[in-house]
Amino acid sequence: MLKQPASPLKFGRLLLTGAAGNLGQVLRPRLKAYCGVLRLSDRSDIGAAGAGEEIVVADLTDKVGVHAMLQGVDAVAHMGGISTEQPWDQILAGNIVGAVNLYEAARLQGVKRIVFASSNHVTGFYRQDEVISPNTPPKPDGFYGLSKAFGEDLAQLYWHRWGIETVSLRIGSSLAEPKDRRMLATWLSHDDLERLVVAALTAPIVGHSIIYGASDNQTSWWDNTPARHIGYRPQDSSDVFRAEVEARQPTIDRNDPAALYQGGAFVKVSPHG
Ligand code: NAI
Ligand code: 15L
Repeated sequence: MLKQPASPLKFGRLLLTGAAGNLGQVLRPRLKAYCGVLRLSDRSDIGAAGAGEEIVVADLTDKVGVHAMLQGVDAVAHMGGISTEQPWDQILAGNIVGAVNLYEAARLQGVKRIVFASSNHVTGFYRQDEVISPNTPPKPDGFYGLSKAFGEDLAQLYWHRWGIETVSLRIGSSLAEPKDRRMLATWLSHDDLERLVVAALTAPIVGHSIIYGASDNQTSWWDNTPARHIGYRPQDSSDVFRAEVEARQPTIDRNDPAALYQGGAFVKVSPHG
């Protein structure tokens, strides 16, 4: 958790979806500093509400439940949904139907800012020797990446038609530490995740903006120059883990698509079982 909040700006009520998940659990204690009430939602158990918290258990596919979830909310950090490659039916429910329900509810409830957890897998089929930017066209590496590309287009539509602003975060790999060589490029520390989400929530004008979510790693495939207006400045780096990671994984199989493409192993995971 940052010693001092990255921004003093406070929301009345902030909604965090996917609150039971990995990043939801990381963000739960951190986002409290930026709002009067933090509303937490997931379809799984989130535990009891603490001070300044509200719990709304709902499935994103339940339109009525999602509308209730958005009631009285000033802004949303949308982390909920399917987070890995899975059979299409699951992706369709959580990431397509769920995203449409969320944006429709935001429109009807007058919510004006959403931070959408997209993914680097929107562009997973670019090679690891290419540097791309948020303006580079999508090359999804599976149904999961495709669903995140849909989420970004949905955000674009709701900006143009209904004035709802979104920052789509193409998150790399947000874990406590990078696990392998690929993550030396894709790693996003939890402190930088907080900086990124808060910058995306509080930047004055964003329309629909797309930004990659990575720390200040020496190896990088992503040039966030077109998203500088968001004001995200990473302060951590995977380099402190480099020696340890390279010792653990001393060689790379150059014929392995996972080593060739930015999406890593996602490019070869079958959603068909
Ligand atoms: P996670 O899988 O740990 O958490 C997702 C949460 O969403 C879970 O608690 C799950 O119960 C909930 N959920 C799934 N389907 C739902 C539905 N139909 N209705 C209500 N809740 C539902 O994922 P994680 O790691 O916390 O990621 C959060 C978000 O960030 C996801 O959208 C993921 O795609 C995205 N992301 C995460 C990255 C990472 O490094 N952790 C990298 C890139 C993107
Ligand atoms: C993602 O989109 C996943 O949600 C996460 O579990 C990681 O695997 C990450 O991408 C990654 O690319 O490392």
